[in-house]
Amino acid sequence: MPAPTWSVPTRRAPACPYCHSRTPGKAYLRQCASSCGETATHFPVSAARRGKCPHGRAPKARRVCPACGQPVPREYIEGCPWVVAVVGTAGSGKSTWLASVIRRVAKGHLDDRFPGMSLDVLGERSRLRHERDRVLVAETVLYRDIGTEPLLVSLRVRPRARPVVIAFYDSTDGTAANLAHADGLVLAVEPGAVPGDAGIARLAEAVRTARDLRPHSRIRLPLAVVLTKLDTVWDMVDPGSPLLRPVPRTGGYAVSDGVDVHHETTAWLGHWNRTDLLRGVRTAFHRHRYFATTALGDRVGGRREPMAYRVEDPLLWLLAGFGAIPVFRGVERTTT
Ligand SMILES: Nc1nc2c(ncn2[C@@H]2O[C@H](COP(=O)(O)OP(=O)(O)OP(=O)(O)O)[C@@H](O)[C@H]2O)c(=O)[nH]1
Ligand SMILES: [Mg+2]
Ligand SMILES: [Zn+2]
Ligand SMILES: [Zn+2]
Repeated sequence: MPAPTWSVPTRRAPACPYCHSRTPGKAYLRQCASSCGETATHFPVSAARRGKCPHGRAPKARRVCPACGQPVPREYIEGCPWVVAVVGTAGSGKSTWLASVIRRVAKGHLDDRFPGMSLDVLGERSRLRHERDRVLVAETVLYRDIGTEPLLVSLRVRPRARPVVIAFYDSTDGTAANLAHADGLVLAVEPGAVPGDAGIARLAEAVRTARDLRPHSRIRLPLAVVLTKLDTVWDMVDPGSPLLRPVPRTGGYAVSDGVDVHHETTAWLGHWNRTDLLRGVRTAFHRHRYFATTALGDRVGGRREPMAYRVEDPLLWLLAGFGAIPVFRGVERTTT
């Protein structure tokens, strides 16, 4: 596989998705199955004998964080999870973007580029959250009350490939804990309400504070700036624009297409006098790229099915940086 776009950080013990304490996998607790009745207990993973509980029965599959007592899926603890924090002002389209990406991957919409790619939502809590979010793209219903529940997923790029475990956090300002643990940052901005200098300076300061960085230092955490709701400005897009082009069919991240979209999106932001955002991002974030997407798009032939366009691009860029998918440079083969 070609070298990733940026160096992979040393993986440490996974941070609990709920309280962010780092605990080695072996120190997580296991729980007796309900068949152990009143004697049911918690015991460290390392204390399990041949995978059995102290009563000699098969325990529950999930693990429990010893710091906060929350159940955490086994795949999450064993999978060296990557953390992606999705931030942006209220209503900028964070939850809809996330639900749309998850839906596309889970439904096999990227199969022509990544044959056999599959995605599982991990654990009961993430599944509940996903069920709620799914409605955002399926029915365009606005839920204001999603809370800060992380969405834990396990993504297999190829059948039998080692799964890439990702925790997505989506919140208006990105809580300090999420920013501290993030391996990638997605900033959602919508056409009518792109944040300016102050917005990006606030985000950069929050990241620096959360990660103990010096004031004004350049941040190495990769930032994907995602212009959402592209469908609301379709009419303004020039027919020759890369934003109207079919997406490349490469089984990886296509650099030349990504760079074209990056330049086109920054040009749009420039037209809208958001040069302060561009400058702020360039000054604060060492690795950044701009994307333009729509999660809802035009309805397909009058059907209720929403048409997503380029929603997966920011995720593919991050996955390429994590070394999970190949990077293709040069001219890409595209669909006609
Ligand atoms: N036209 C259009 N509308 C969108 C798109 N994505 C989201 N929206 C709408 O924008 C509104 C806000 O979307 P959300 O995904 O809830 O935004 P959010 O950033 O999660 O908002 P908060 O959770 O309140 O911070 C909803 O009414 C969505 O239906 C899109 O691609 N196109
Ligand atoms: Mg939301
Ligand atoms: Zn915890
Ligand atoms: Zn037991």
